[in-house]
Amino acid sequence: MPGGDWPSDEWLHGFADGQAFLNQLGRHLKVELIKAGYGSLVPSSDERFWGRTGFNNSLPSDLLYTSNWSERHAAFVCGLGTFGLSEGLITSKGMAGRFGSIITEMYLSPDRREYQNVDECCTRCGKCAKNCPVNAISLEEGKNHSICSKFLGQILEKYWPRYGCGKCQINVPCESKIPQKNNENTN
Ligand code: B12
Ligand code: SF4
Ligand code: SF4
Repeated sequence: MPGGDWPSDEWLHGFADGQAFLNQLGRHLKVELIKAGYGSLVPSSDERFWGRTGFNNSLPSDLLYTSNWSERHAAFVCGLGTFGLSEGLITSKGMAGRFGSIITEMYLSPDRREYQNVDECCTRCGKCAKNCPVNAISLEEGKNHSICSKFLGQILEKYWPRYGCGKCQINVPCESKIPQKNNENTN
């Protein structure tokens, strides 16, 4: 496999340490909101949260890759973006980022959601599918979690304790912005 198919140091750290930062930020915001008198919780850090990423699991395949709190759906509902072919959420800052969420009793004025459909920011240019080192994505079938997860398992072995891939989220028209429909194959 060509070296370029493996993750860069930046991506490995962005994934693992970036998530640690998000968790810490969530905890901090929760404490401050509660101190200010607003009941709050961070679903992904709550004791009732669970997620399955397919590793070491003997469950049926449709139950292997899921969680009981979807950051992407939370972000979609909050108006941050819509789903792409690679299944990542495309926001005005693009797809190459991570999400965190917090539920609070503090009243915040709603702003306007700028889209109608679940997938309207994706042009279906297919660049994410071309980038995937293990062909886990196709225009016909979308994304195959099992193939993706297996590759992530190999990366975990090689780069333990860090892992991550994300080639479907970089060097794509939706990497850092909502792509233009009439300019599909350029960054
Ligand atoms: C399990 C998991 C995986 C599994 C795959 C399972 C999966 N469902 O995607 C594996 C290990 C393979 C994986 C890989 C990666 N993941 Co991951 N993963 C998760 C995790 C922990 C749970 C996802 C989940 O199952 N949610 C529950 C299900 C119901 O919701 P969902 O998957 O979010 O939603 C999908 C389905 O509902 C589907 N769908 C089917 N029918 C319909 C119908 C309608 C109407 C709608 C709206 C949707 C829909 O569309 C949604 C989008 O895929 C989340 C964190 C979280 N708690 O949300 C991160 C998360 C999804 N992962 C993320 C990332 C970045 C990655 C990687 C790039 C890893 C990396 N950093 O290198 C890769 C590749 C991502 C890719 N191409 O999708 C980010 C996505 C950021 C983004 N911009 O979207 C998340 C949100 C983590 C985070 N905190 O930011 N991941
Ligand atoms: S690379 Fe193209 S097809 Fe893939 S999610 Fe982004 S806009 Fe959609
Ligand atoms: S994270 Fe890597 S293996 Fe998984 S779909 Fe994206 S490019 Fe393919």
